Amino acid sequence: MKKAARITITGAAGQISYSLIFRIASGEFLGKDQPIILQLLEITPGMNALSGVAMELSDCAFPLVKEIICTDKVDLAFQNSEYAFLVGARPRGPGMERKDLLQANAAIFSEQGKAINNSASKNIKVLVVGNPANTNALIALKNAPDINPSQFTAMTRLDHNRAQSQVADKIGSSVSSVENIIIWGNHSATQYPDLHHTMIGDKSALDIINNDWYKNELIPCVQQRGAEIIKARGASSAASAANAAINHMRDWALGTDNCVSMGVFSDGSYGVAKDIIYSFPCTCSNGSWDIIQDLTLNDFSKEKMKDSERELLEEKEAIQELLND
Ligand code: NAX
Repeated sequence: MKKAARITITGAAGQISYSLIFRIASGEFLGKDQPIILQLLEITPGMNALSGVAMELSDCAFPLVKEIICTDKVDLAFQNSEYAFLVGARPRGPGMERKDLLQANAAIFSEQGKAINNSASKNIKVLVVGNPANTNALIALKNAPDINPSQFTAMTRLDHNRAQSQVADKIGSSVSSVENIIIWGNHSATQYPDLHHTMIGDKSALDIINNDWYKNELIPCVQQRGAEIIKARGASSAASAANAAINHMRDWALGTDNCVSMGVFSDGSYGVAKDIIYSFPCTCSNGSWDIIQDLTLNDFSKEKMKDSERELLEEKEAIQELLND
């Protein structure tokens, strides 16, 4: 029997976690032969709801779950943690400006970054889901100086999956035939879904798909999909977000040759500013990600990528004092 892996999930009583925790517990993240210990973090007012989640987890009798820790203590939640899904975040309240939202979250993610630095495994892999995800990930990594910045990532896999599915629908093909989708930039309305490298079988997607549909329908559809779901469902994406979080972490931990979009610490690839968390096309092996290099970018792509970079630099500016630089 393998040693149990310690997995932290924050915002554990929220709606994304209500799907995420149960799928992880059933083995969909690390596999059906990997026992796990779940370290679930909530804020104090969420602890009662979290105890209900824990009762349901127990009632599933998942054989892989060796222990469930429910806590509102940040250090305990990250104790020896090897994988962390940072889902909990402060939602925008009435009258809250974008800067207020950034700062409220910056306070949460700087505290969690410090706790990761102090308590977690030095090999931890961190995925930030809670919005604004890219900048929250940057704050967490800046507050964890003993952990390599490459171990902090932000989620753009939901946007990636959305684009892949829309393209497959459009051409009446299966999602698995659509390869090399790229989401560049921020997980926000400035993100840039790029089809210029996308292949459908052995054909370039843009030889099959009309350019007008790509620019005028697909790009805004992916950028606005979250808002469309809220309008229809009366609540934001949850099951699909949990699914994307598992896709992201599973590929990172176990490897993939496919091109996957991940918000990672920019090293300046493709002329993107260093020192921000920016979504790039990546492959993963041996527990590490690599940015796919040497893709040709046209002027349209360069301009869209810059727009998203600019937004991330503005977000960084708004929380500069919490970056510990
Ligand atoms: P919910 O409001 O249902 O759940 C959030 C939970 O986090 C709540 O139970 C709350 O008590 C808890 N929480 C708040 N502050 C916390 C803290 N400091 N420590 C621990 N727990 C804390 O939100 P949910 O729908 O689950 O969404 C969670 C986050 O994911 C939001 O920020 C949301 O915007 C973001 N999303 C990000 C996506 C992405 O692709 N990156 C897509 C889905 C989603 O919109």
